[in-house]
Amino acid sequence: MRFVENHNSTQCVCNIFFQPERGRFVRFHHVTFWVGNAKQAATFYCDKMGFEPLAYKGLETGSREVVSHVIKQDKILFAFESALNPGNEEIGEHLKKHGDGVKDIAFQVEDCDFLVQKAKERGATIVREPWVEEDGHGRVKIAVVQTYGDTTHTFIEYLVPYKGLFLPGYKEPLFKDPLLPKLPPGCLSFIDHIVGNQPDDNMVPVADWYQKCLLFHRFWSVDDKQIHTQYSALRSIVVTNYEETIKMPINEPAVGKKKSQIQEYVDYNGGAGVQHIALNTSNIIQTIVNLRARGMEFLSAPDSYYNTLREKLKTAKIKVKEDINKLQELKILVDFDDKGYLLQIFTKPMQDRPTLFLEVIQRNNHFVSLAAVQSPAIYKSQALARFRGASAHQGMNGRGTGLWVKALDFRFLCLSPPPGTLQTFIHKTFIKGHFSTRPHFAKSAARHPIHSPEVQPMTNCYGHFGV
Ligand SMILES: [Co+2]
Repeated sequence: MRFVENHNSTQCVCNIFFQPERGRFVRFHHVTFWVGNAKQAATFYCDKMGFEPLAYKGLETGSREVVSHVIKQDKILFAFESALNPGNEEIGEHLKKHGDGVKDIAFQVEDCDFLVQKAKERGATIVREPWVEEDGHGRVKIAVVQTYGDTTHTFIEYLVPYKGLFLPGYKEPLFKDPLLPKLPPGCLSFIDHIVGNQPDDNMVPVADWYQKCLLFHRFWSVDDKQIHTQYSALRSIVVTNYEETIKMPINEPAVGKKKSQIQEYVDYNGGAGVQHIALNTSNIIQTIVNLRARGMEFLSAPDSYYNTLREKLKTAKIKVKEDINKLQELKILVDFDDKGYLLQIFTKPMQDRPTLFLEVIQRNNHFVSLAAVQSPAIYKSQALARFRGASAHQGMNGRGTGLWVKALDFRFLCLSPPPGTLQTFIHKTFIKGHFSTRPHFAKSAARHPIHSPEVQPMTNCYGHFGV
């Protein structure tokens, strides 16, 4: 059986199983923030979150328009930029609308030209075509592509191994703060995921954009459900690159008891934007002890949360190694499935507007994409939970709900298998008859008004699978 990507579809959900013919997204390279005062913002992230100054460009280095302070913690790189002159409309307008926040998420790529060309062919807006920057330390190719809201993605390709501090044009930081080495270390090591909030009904088109233009695929994940259920409802699709080294959950508000936290973000941010950046650590307890000692503020969880957690863990298949009392004291949240667990905590907003915040996360064998495939029990319970929500909302009749479960199962499995297992999956579902492929199933699913990820793939998958 041969699978061919369907270029006619505007929602190429099934390119997930194809390794892109050329080019590669390697990892998150850095995140660029546009802020009113880059010097102070960078200092705040250093003092409170354990970063250290890495590189600088500004008036002293010949950068006359924009100043950039780059800070680093293990593999995490953040660049804070501000305008140096009156009348900088681009940065000015961005600040007026969004306040301080993320402007750009940069990826290290291979074959920048090809990736940009492909994105362009598939309808992406190219902010800046590939160009080469170089200095005495090496040469890099860079391009900029527009994504949701006013956010952009920079593609960075090392044409030769780059030996400089950060990128061409950057110099040593001007100042070494004597306070920083005296503070307890941050212990954060890499960017785990970056979440983009969208206005209502924009989640699916944005997720589709990543699949279509960047050849990302959907990654099934229950990450983040704690905070979201605690505050209000949301819908989320996680998109990721072929190797699953870059994870980008895309959220939109859902109707809940209270105003959705996503809606609040969208209101204060003036539209779509980066909601949070999750930073991975291998020791969250030490990290949070240290970051709290540095004066970082985190969201709190009530004691009742830990009482419920203790009860649930009694019957869980996994054992949380960390002391629950210690987690409770630090207000670290726990999420788990049959295979593993994750520990996470969220900062208060990093600026005055309730927009961007950070997450600290530690994973213990918790990667749901694979677990969902390997563990029918989890997959079934999650699918059923979603099924109940959908049918309650729709009041679908008996026949309809039956179809819906199947549509749901299909979607769930369709999006989850790691590369290489798809043929087995198709054989089991289509050929052995566990799943019906009659067109009206697809139609009834496609008519469903909830713009949820469950609904969309049905119609697309027909063309892709050729059944
Ligand atoms: Co998160």
